[in-house]
Amino acid sequence: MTFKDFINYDKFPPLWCGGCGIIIAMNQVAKVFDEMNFSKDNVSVVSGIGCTGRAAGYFALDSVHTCHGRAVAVAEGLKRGNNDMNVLVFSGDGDLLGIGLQHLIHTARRGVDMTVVCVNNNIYAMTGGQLAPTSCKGKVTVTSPHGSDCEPIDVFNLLKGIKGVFYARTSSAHLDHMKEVISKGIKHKGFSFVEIRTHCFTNDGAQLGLKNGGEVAKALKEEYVVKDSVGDDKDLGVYDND
Ligand SMILES: Cc1ncc(C[n+]2csc(CCOP(=O)(O)OP(=O)(O)O)c2C)c(N)n1
Ligand SMILES: [Mg+2]
Repeated sequence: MTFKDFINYDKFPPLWCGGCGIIIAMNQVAKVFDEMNFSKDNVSVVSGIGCTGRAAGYFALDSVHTCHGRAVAVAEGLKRGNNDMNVLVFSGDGDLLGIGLQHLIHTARRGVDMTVVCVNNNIYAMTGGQLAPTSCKGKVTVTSPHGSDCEPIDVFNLLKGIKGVFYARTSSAHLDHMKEVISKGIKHKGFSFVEIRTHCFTNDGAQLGLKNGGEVAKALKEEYVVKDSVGDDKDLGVYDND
């Protein structure tokens, strides 16, 4: 098998814009599945709703495309009913950290052995670029024309307080780092969360001055620094609260 066997090319071309960080992240996940010698029978992907949430249908394995915000809850049920199954959630910031936040916190608290991959573009991309709970203070979007007046949710610090949780932050421009931390997350015994920072050049590009995937990658390389552990919000690295 190769990583391509985990991707459903029958459905290509995919719905994502060319050069979008979501498909880059999906590819890295498929590469990790291959490196870990997973078969189509022992790994399953669960997604919620959104551009990122559409990934479930593009993995060539048994996957679940759930309702908005419910991916982690469905994934926990899947894991509890099939203990030998490797369960990976692949969804967006709005889905996991907005409408679905309660599931995330409680599944993490229960220490369920699964991995959540969150593609964080700081907005609701699929619906046209509205303000998300991850959008930074001052952010101008279609629903915050005068700029957001509140701080974003800080998922790292929320999860950091939960015993046994593995957290990693990476970016869609740091390919080797992304693969490395996804692999570490899956190998972690217990709950793991991998946050992949990116930007949506289609819905947010005008605000950020980014026109395509190449410009997004360049911006992310300038914005983020790979470190051993996560300290600052612009650090890419790992935090293991074992
Ligand atoms: C219950 C419910 N509320 C709202 C929506 C509309 N909706 C669809 S996708 C989405 C936001 C998704 O944002 P995110 O998870 O960040 O995904 P992205 O598109 O940015 O990858 C919203 C609010 C919905 N489908 N269902
Ligand atoms: Mg989003």
